[in-house]
Amino acid sequence: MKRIITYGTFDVLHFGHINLLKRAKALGDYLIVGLSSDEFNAIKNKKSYYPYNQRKIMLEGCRYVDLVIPENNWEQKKEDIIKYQADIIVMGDDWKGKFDYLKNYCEVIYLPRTPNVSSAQTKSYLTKQ
Ligand code: C2G
Repeated sequence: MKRIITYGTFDVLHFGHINLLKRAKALGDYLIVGLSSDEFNAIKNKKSYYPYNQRKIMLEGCRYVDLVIPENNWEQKKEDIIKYQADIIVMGDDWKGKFDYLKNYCEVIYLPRTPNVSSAQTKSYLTKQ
């Protein structure tokens, strides 16, 4: 049982997110998503449209996701990897290099981001309608 972990805000879920989750799941058998809490989003200078509990429901509705846990800070990844016995951490390549420090605990894989889609782009489009 190969266990994959990934992290993110996943606001206004779109096909770029799904494409990441799909490819992450394809690397193993079980996908854990560390979903940024509303409080952690504030630390990331992100304001999500949907609050944590709604973003969690949407991710749990995704066929590739097996478990959603809260992401409350930058530092928890190492303990999550140990606690959930993750074999691989997967992130989009906008994060390339940022999580290499975790290489002692699991494999670190960065996947190409899906071009031309983002929550911010969707939100700005909708505000112009
Ligand atoms: N992503 C992608 N393609 C896009 C948009 C996002 O592959 N067009 C990926 C990102 O690279 C990330 C994941 O989808 O791996 C979630 O993206 P965000 O919700 O924007 O997450 P982010 O704010 O980058 O938070 O500790 C890590 C952070 O919580 C990551």
